[in-house]
Amino acid sequence: MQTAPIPPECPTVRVEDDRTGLDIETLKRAFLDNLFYIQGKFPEIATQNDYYMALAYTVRDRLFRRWLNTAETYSKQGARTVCYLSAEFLMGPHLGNNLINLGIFDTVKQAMTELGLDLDELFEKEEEPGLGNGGLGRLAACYLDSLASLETPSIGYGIRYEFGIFDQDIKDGWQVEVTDKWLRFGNPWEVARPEWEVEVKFGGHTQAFTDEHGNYRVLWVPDKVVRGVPYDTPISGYKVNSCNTLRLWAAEATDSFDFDAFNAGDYSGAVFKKMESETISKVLYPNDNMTQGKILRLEQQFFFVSCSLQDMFRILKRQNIAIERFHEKFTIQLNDTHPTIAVAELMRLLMDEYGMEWDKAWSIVTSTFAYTNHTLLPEALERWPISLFGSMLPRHLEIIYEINRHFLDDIRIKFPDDLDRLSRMSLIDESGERYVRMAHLACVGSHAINGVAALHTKLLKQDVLHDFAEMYPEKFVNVTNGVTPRRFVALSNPRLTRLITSKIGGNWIKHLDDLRQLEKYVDDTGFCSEFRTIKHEIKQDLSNYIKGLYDINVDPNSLFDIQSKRIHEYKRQHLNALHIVTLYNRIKANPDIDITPRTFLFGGKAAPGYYMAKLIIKLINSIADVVNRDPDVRDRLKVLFMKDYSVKFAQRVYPAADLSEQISTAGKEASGTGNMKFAMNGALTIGTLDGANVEILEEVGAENFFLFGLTAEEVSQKKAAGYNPQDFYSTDPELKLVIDRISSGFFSHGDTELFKPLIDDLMYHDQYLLFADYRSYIDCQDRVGLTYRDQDLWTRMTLLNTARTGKFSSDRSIQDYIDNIWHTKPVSIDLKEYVQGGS
Ligand code: NBG
Repeated sequence: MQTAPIPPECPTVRVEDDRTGLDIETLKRAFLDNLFYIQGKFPEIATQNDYYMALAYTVRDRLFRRWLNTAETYSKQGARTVCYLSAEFLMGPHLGNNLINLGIFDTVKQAMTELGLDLDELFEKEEEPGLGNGGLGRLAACYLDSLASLETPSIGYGIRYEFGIFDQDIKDGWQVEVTDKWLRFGNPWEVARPEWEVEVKFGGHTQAFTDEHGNYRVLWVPDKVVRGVPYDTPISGYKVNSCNTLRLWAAEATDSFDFDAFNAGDYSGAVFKKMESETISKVLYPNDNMTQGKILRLEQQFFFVSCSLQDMFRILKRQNIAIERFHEKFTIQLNDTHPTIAVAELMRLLMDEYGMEWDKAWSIVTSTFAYTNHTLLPEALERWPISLFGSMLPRHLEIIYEINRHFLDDIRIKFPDDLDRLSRMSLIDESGERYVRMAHLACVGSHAINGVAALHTKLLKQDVLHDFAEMYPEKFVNVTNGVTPRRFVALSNPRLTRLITSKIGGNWIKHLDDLRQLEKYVDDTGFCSEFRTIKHEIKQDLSNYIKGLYDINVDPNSLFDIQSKRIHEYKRQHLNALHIVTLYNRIKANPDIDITPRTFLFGGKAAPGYYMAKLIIKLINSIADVVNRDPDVRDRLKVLFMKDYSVKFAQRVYPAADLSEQISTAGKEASGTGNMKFAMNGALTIGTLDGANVEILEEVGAENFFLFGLTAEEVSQKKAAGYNPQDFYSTDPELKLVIDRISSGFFSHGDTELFKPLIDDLMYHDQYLLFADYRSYIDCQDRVGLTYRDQDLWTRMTLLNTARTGKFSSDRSIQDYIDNIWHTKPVSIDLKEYVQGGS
């Protein structure tokens, strides 16, 4: 929709003062103004939620000024733009983060105090948008923060799920899923932009025809059309004026009522059609590292991809940039294979909508896309049955066949007479039922392919994408993941932030490598004791919080041993459980044994359909019930499964950890990002040589890291040699005792059936090699326990962890993407006092 230009002599809109001022008096006035005129409340009857909303709008006004200035500047300059396509953005609460990025955290806290309000209580009111499952979605959110902080023009494109990741309750030790209604009280951070809606087609058939120039063309006649409406959220950068956009698409019916059906008296039929269209953006699929192969999921993927690409064409047009320069204006990052249908959709748009010929279109497509792979797990690699794919996206299937034809010819030229290779690499899996292989499409359609940690990229090249690495060695790069220190240190750990800043100044929040300057304090006993005191205070806070929620006493002097992440067999929360039972058995055998008191904390959700993961949660809770109640334990061990893990909760947990459990089977965790957040906040890692653990160890030094377990290579060798878990069960009496105790029903009120599936799986398959790593893990945990008793040594190690985690800032990751893949330039934004009405 074109807006009417406003004549230059018209008055400009004044947006200063109450909507922009950052001083305390202005903030208070603006807050009350929003309370009256947006919430429609006066203080006496306002709820905490009203106060939260009023503050959110106050902060939003300040963002809007930066947002408009940014949009205007980008638009005038036609700046090259990163489009980050992701099915998930796990943003976490916005308010606190925006206060940090705007540099007004302390002022606003003071303003609220002066109004008799507690900022922390207002934070609690914010419903976080849980539009992601775990690491992949949270990574996308960290990257948006860094893109804005590095003043890089960018748009995050995704889906505005009405229901995000489910809320987790625990009943009788089992996970129970509850619908997440994050939009219930309204979302002050988003703005609907119905004027930029687009239409997305599904199903139907194609028709070939010859156009007036005699060219072969194809017309797609769909049998369903859905509207995509964008909702925009401003993404502030840290202490810069740049404010980028997260644009999430909501699905709506093309017409609220189908009037034909309505006139025929079929009211419910008409409404049903509307409901069906809106289903597309209803709910996030709650699987992490697992595909379910559902039609609706493919609809979601195509829906947001098509909306986003059409939006890019709209932007090109508005900025008067020729279609042929699409790849100069936009660089598109595919966050895993979820948005990979974009390769075919961009081909379709260029050819069918803009009349471009194949070779030209293909060259634009492959110059535009880059693909990030996030997993080596076979069950997470997406493939769609041809029949399903073809009936939903008939034109795209034709295009994919054509891409494949060209691609197979290229393989034949490079590797003549290698039929096996052709069938391994083909975009179509023809070994049984036929499938489209999305990772192959992503590799062929992109100019860059990256893994998310050095080991992961190496294994991709060696294994899952080996043929592609031989075919296109120049496409492969590594970009090790990172996390934003704004949210995960400055916001969530204000005490540590103050201490660090008092010593080395505040630059580290932007240049995390500056933390190295802390190294010179490792022998400074005063500093170390402050460092230790802070950790203790934070642990005390978490203990109080736990007491409030669960009525359990946990001792802040005990070692806080934390594993929080999605529940998955490869992440081996059950190996951690075996350790707890080991310690418990030792105490039962010798009640006076001298062991280091520990608090074991777990957090994380299991996919609702993942039975083993749910059984692991039940096991942990069952062990907790017994251990926490046994008088012999005398409070030396405490076990707690913290329900409903979320970004908000994670921010409480990372700063309080002494020990970070990163114990996946080597070769399975692509990177991990929680590992980085723990280490930055001064937790020591117990971990395998997996994912980014390898690089964390390299940075912090082996002497400051508790390493155990088989390497990825040893894991493959063991499996190849015919791994038998019983060899370990029968030769390690401590392991045997642990397994026998669980099997005997000791933790399940005598029920020997309850944990049988889990135990049998370990005894007869043990795909993730828990038994093989058990001894090494337990011995390593013993070293952890002993080291913790030497508090000076422990503090020194934790300080060195914090000081040496600069590499794991998402700013470094984004800079790597910019230098090696995107080649964008920063655009700095001047803040104008006035924004011109219209543009
Ligand atoms: C996950 C990996 C993690 C990694 C994140 C972000 C998927 C498919 N992969 O190890 O399991 O840290 O991606 O890269 O969710």
